Amino acid sequence: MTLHPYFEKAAAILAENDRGSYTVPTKGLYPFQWNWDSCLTALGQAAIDESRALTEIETLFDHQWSDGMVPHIVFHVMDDGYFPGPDVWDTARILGLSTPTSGITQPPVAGFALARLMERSADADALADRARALVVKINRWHDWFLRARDPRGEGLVAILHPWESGRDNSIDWDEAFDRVPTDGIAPYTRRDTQHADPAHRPTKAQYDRYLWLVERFRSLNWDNTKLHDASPFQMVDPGFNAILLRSCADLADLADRLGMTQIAAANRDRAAKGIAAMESLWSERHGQYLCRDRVSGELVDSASVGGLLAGFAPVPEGRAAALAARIDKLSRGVRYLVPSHDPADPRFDARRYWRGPVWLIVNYMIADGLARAGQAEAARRIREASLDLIDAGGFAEYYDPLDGTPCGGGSFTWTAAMVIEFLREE
Ligand code: 9WN
Repeated sequence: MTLHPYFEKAAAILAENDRGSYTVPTKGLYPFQWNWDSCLTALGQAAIDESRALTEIETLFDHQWSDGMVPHIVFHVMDDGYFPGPDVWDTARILGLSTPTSGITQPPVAGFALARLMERSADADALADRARALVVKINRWHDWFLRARDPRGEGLVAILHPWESGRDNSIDWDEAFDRVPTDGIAPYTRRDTQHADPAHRPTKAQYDRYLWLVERFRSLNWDNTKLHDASPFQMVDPGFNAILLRSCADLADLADRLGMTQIAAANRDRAAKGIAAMESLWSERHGQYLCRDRVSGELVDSASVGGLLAGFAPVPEGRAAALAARIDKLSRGVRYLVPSHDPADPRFDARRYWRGPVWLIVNYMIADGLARAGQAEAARRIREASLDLIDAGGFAEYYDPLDGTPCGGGSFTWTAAMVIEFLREE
């Protein structure tokens, strides 16, 4: 059998960025292990080596905090090419960690990824003990979310830093971010703009606020019983919550198969409560979900891809149909689906990070959710656009949705992993 040339290229990128027990997102720009990158990368790795794929997730969870949080970066090997590095977070000193990590989390896609890996595994019995150990840890992470990020039991969790969303400089955060001060932050030198085009990256005003929040949380010794209420930025992101809820639902199914009935029941309950609560984020006017600013209590008037990613969760079928219609409408304004922001919004910026460009991981999750909800045609169009982007721009970090120009880092790990996934579905 001849392999698709994109499969071979994708496998070569995964190998190039493999550091043995974890994979870096890309050389230079991101030299450490990132949380949701690793979990989605494992899906691509599984097509090549299932055991190695599981190791990717295990390595991440080896660095789970004692309170249950799983950090967004693990600084395995020092590298001063990235800012903010371990000295800025200072978690090793404050918490006595043997390997430094960041102090915030990222979209909890591990439950989904592990369940999918196990469901497809050619030898699930051989991996069952390792999967059981991970189910326990993922369940602890889900528990942590409810305690630390949903203190009033609303069924939805808040992110406290834009980096937690994975959609760092989305237009969704602009208004709330105005409340975050910048005074008193330590002087710093960015490294990202030395690896990637500054016009494609977040602005200095945004970085100042990213750092103010880090310094504030650090001053509270990363104590997650205090961070939520102390943060001037508390955002209920439908995309982030959908990832958590899908992970809860899928972890429940996996736990059942592995005979872990209590964990299964707890996660099934969380998913049901969260899906019901997601209705409060629906905007009839935009035909999609929106963020809620938990500090002001208001919905955020920003039609971003976060509200489409909501379809990754098992939302009601009528909502999935409306999201498919919304994506069809968006497709008339761009050449490549799915833009991270509505091109009809004057704030749309085709090349600046999460304010317009397309990301293959987001496409994958939206398409997966829509396909499950019976929206096969919308899912097919998103898959096709994703592979067309590889034709247009290679295996980039992200792409201009108007002309397919590759942006950010190159030879990008999760882009490669998603190509393997899309080819599998073809
Ligand atoms: C901060 C690694 C990460 C992704 C995020 C993406 C970007 C980091 C940065 O890169 O964020 O976490 O420095 O810009 O926004 O989604 O996980 O690929």
